[in-house]
Amino acid sequence: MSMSNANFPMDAEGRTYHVGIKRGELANRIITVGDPARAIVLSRSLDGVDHNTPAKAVCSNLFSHASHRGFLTITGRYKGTPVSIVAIGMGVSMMDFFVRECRAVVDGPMIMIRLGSCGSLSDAKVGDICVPSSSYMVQRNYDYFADGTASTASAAPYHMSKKFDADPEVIATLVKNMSAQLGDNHVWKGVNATADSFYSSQGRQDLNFVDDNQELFTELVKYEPETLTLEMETFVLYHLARTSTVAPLKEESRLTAAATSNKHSIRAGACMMVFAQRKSNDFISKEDVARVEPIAGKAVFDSLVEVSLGDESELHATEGSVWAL
Ligand code: R1P
Repeated sequence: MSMSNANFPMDAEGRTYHVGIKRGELANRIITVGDPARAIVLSRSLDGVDHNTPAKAVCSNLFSHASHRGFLTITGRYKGTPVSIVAIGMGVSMMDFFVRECRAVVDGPMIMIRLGSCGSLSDAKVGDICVPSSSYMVQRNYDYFADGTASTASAAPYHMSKKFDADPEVIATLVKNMSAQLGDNHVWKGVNATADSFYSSQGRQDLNFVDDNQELFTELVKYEPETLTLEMETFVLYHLARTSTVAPLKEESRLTAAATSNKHSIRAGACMMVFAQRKSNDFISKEDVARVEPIAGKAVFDSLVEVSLGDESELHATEGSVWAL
């Protein structure tokens, strides 16, 4: 694969370096998940799918592309509206690749909603859905673990960032549609904490390493009493949506204005299925995952198509795209 442009590498076909997508393969409305198997489950809700397709395969009437770095993109229509599903794997770097490379190949405003799994620090039980209106980042303070640092009074083993908000209309729409699918008592609102590790920065105890995280849950709740969930991507989605500039940036002359503009081109939201109840130590069953995933997916698709992106003629052209009928 030969790439040009070291600043933002693309191949000769115009495919991005990691997600591997090019113009016309990705819709303005995207649901992003971690697990590729979840992407395939969700794709069964798209228009015109053949329900006899083998369980692990993408239906042949949908566009799909698996990148060499593990991203899976599926594009089709939901109730007539073009949508994409992108599985990204795990962690903040993968979310950064996803948001930036998807933004680069789509004209017009976008909406990105994450449907993930999470740990619950609240009373939300396994199988419930959490919809965070904001997120902060929990990072291991690597310096703290350098020889001699831990004993200094000012050093803390974990750092909590400021919060970044989701798009309020996206969140309200997700809560409404999730409640319609699962019932009010299974849908929770609050604040998410995105961690840079599944283990140490989420308070898991691992005697093979010095983590100094025994007090982390207490610290998180002290820092933000509304903390509901812990996972590994949402903060970066909210952060990049809030720092996105106007779109599309076709002309060089618009770059300066765009960089200082408050008009963001990405509307973001997230919802997470509780897989781990961290207070009771319960973990979700395979049967509950199979029950919740498709209905939560429908609520996300309904939200994706319900939230307005403004003038539809500003969205990426249908002509020449994989969703052209
Ligand atoms: C860890 O098991 C993974 O699951 C959660 C975390 O954020 C992390 O990516 O989300 P996904 O189920 O979307 O991957």
